[in-house]
Amino acid sequence: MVVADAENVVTTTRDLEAIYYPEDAPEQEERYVRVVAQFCDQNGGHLPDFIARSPGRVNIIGEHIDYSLYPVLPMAIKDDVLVLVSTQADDATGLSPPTEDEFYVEVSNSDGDKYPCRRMTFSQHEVSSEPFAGHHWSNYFLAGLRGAMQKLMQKYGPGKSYKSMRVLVNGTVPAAGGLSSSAALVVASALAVLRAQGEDVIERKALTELAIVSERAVGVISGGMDQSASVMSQRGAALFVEFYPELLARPVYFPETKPALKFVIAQTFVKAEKQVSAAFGYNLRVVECTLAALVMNALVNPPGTKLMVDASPLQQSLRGFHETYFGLQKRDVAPEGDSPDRALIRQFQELRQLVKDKLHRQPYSLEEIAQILETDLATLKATYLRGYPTECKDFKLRDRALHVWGEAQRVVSFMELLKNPPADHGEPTVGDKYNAELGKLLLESQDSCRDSFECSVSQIDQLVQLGRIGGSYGGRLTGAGWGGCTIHLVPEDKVASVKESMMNVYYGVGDNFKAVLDTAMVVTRPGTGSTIYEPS
Ligand code: NG1
Ligand code: MG
Repeated sequence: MVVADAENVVTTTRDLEAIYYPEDAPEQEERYVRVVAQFCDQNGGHLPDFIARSPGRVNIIGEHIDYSLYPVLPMAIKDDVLVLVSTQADDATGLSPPTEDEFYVEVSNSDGDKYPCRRMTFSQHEVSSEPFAGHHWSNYFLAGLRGAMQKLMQKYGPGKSYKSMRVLVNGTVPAAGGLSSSAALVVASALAVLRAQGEDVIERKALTELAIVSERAVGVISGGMDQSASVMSQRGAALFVEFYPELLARPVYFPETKPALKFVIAQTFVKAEKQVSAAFGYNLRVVECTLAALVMNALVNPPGTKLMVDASPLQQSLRGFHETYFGLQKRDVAPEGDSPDRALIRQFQELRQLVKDKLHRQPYSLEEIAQILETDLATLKATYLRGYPTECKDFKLRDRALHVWGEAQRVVSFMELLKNPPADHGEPTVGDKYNAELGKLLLESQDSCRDSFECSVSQIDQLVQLGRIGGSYGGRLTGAGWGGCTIHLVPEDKVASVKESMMNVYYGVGDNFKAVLDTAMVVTRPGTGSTIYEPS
């Protein structure tokens, strides 16, 4: 039993009420009983040694800015991934015991029809970092396993021997639904492997960092928002996550307003499978943001600050340009009488103006970018476009930078509002006005995602619109976009009418969504981050 401080290390518990809200615990208990029984069935009666769990997340505000190193505000949801593990290798389990050179892993999914079982053999001495060839659901497990094993092998050197594992995965986060089932699975897998191989004290920050790097092997150059939210969230609180100068997360509480504010998540049911269809979209955006930073730097900062081949992640980011630009000018971050938030907002406004002055509207070609960066096409491609679809010709640097700095500014404004709740909580008109300001920032975020970042789809706008008609303060896409999920800020007394409005027009027409209606619209609350559960 780990008894260290719950904020910094992953806690171990035998109490489901320590993980889920008390109202949800009975339903979860049934689920845990069911999957443990399935595990026993598949493993000659052996109970799992433990269950590693990690949740999906919803992002409240701060979209597509984590990989530009700007802070974001997600929160964990109740839906999660469970990874049940036994290290008993014997005739009953059917798992081969490890040898001096190898150990074995068998990973199955409780939805075996959809997600087939996979057996794998690993060297005791090294694990591959090769990107995965082809697509298999278990690549996400494998990504977490590799990250965990690499960490262990680094820590213990050649002396340690690793156990074989039998693993059962059970997830309730809808796949490709914008709620980060991927990060939940990678994190829960990494956590499961670390624990199974004997790590008793697992630091949350280290687990997050490991999961961020691991998930990239699946083919998406992810930022770090999802893994941070999955690992570090605390029940009842959203999570403010900073990536620079280092990964730092802290809980953020919403003020109690009257009317009370609820988060409604509504699915578009448009699948956003990034690693299959939209990898192009997501990874291309990461590249565009990087190139925008480099081009801005070349055009604006004095000679000698051109950043090429060996530029650090910060230097290659819009955040890096931001720091360099104001640093070079040696301007005060907070002029007298100005709060740091206000000063930052002014900087973002200035940066956006600078983009409008310096970057043209039409897309940039690689040739033009190479010319601005004073390099050749081959070097540019080799340095920044490895693994990207080479057919991509247009890079919309101006629009992408405008989105990133606008969105980063909205996060500051949102946090500023949270820090300054309305004085009179009891007064509905005050609460309404305040909540509406939060909602307005969500709506602006959605406009920018659609128009400048081009990561939305019409179904998202439709749901946002229907939410507004039903009485929401505002809504937006959440996660990468191109389908997936929407989030809406709704006064408690309007939740029913928001759902009704969406139902009448979006979900209720025809039979399209009949089978999935119970997951279409969900009122959610901030959930608990990664946990280890020990069945008693
Ligand atoms: P999704 O596709 O919702 O998991 C992705 C990235 C995030 C962040 C958002 C956009 C991964 C694992 N996650 O989220 O880091 O960049 O898009 O804000 O790629
Ligand atoms: Mg994902």
